[in-house]
Amino acid sequence: MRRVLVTGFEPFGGEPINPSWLAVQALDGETIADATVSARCLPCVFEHAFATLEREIDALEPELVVCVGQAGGRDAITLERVAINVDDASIPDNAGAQPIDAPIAEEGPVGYWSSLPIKAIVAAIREAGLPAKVSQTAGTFVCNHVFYALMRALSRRDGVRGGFVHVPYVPEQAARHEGAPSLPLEDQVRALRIALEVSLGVQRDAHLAGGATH
Ligand code: PCA
Repeated sequence: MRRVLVTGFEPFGGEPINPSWLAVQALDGETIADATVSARCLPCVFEHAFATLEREIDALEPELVVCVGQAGGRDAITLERVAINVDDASIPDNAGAQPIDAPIAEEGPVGYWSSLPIKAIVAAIREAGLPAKVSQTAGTFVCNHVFYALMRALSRRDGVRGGFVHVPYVPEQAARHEGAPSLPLEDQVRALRIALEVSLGVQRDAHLAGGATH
């Protein structure tokens, strides 16, 4: 049986919920493209988030790892293209840590690419009538940290693919942030299910524009 690991994060930054965890939790136990989905929650803590993820990878030995986080203010499901080697926190994490310009891996490269077929995923989610796009930055907070550490770890594991997806607020969060866009939880779940399906089914990414001019 094929195995997939998806993760979300605990709430952070004063929010009572984190849709990334609620959405991936809804996929726990599903079978997608002959693969069993296991969902786990990561702490929003620089020091512990990746260690938690790595333990789950070691325990499950999945062929695909997709980490999901909340990106309040974004208006679409965003497929992250690249993780960069820096922690620069504009707010404290859930343990009170706020690193500034700290490398994630002292000797590591500047960045790692996602190994998900991000263009094909964006196309498939849009085809299903939901908003999606490629994102050129996962930020410099805990999500980028986990994404970078994940891709660094996977660069040493043959045949395991991985990447990062940011999701918008759900409407009940946006109601407390005037003007912020949102996407209902059930749509986030649908979009993430498509992301897993495409990741399991597509080996070579689609040749489609997904860039930005700024
Ligand atoms: N989003 C944060 C960390 C946890 C989460 O869900 C981020 O984008 O870094």
